[in-house]
Amino acid sequence: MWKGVIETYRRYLPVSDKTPVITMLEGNTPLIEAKNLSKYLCSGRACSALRIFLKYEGLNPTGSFKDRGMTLAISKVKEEGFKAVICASTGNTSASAAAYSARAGLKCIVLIPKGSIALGKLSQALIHGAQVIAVNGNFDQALEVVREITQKYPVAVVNSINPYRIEGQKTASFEICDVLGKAPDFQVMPVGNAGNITAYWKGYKEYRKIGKISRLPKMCGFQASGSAPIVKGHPIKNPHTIATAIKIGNPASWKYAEAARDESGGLIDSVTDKEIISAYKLLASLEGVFAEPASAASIAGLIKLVKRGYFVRRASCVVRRPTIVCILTGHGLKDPDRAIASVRSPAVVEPKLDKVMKVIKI
Ligand code: AN7
Repeated sequence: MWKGVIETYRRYLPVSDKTPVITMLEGNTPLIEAKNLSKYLCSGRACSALRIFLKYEGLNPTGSFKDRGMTLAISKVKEEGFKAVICASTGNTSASAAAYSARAGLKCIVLIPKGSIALGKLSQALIHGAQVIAVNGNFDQALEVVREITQKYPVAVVNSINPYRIEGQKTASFEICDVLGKAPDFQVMPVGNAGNITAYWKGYKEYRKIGKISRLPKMCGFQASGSAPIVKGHPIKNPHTIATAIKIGNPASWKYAEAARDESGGLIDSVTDKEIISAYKLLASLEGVFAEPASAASIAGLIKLVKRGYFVRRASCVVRRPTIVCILTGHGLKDPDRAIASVRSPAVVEPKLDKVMKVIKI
């Protein structure tokens, strides 16, 4: 039986017998082969041999990858004796912090950028009993306030500036390697505050050090073009994108993300909102996998790189059929408004056979 990421990967994590494990059996998310997407993207191109996998992190207990880091962060908060935690969030961190805090009996305070978080995420933070404070500003400003508060008051920060968050999140790379029996050749993922790319890269490097894998993947991160500080090379004061999860102008783990990019020989690039929405719909319609817009930045990035011939050029010549893992960080149901706004509304008809059949047209 699956026991959650702490028990499964205990020997690679900073826990002891004294750590009270707060878990909802997160992790063990499926690595789904995307054969339809691969066929769609590669027909007529030289890349017909790509193997594309989706790491569906939306299937974690609160619907995002944040649970991997939160189980460890909250367990360590309990071990260290704090009574309250705080975070700034574009939504998913707050949902996860609220849920794990509820389970641990901790007070949870979350600062969110007013008007910029998806409905599902807000509902989670509220129902789990967090104190939710909307700030008249963006995520970066909210995180600044959180940093100040934790310097002055006995409240533990559970943003990814808390190193236990990164430690917990690195278990996703372990899972990918355990399933594939090796590291992928490429990993494609969204980048917001840059904690996740930092965590994955740390995980892969640790697995190589202990001989579980022999080669490392190239890390390909994607930011939304209106919120792409790493791509542009400077902080963005007023970031914008429909992918609210990654609407971040000054990522806390900026330097680590650049290190992951450079050490792996990968890249960090951007995709437009239009490309994100089109990838979001393509993924849902071709693979039956519903991921939130920020996660679809992975797929938009994948498409951009396939079109550029990147994978074929960059795969080392010993690799016949490069393996690519795209990280789908959050569930599509987190942001139902965006889904509804992206497709045609349902037809409205009288409840009569002929009226319904007129619309069905078979
Ligand atoms: C679905 O919840 O920053 O680069 O406060 O929710 O590790 O920040 C969320 C980030 C990608 C980016 N996909 O990850 C928050 C928050 C989804 C996300 C990211 C987030 P990082």
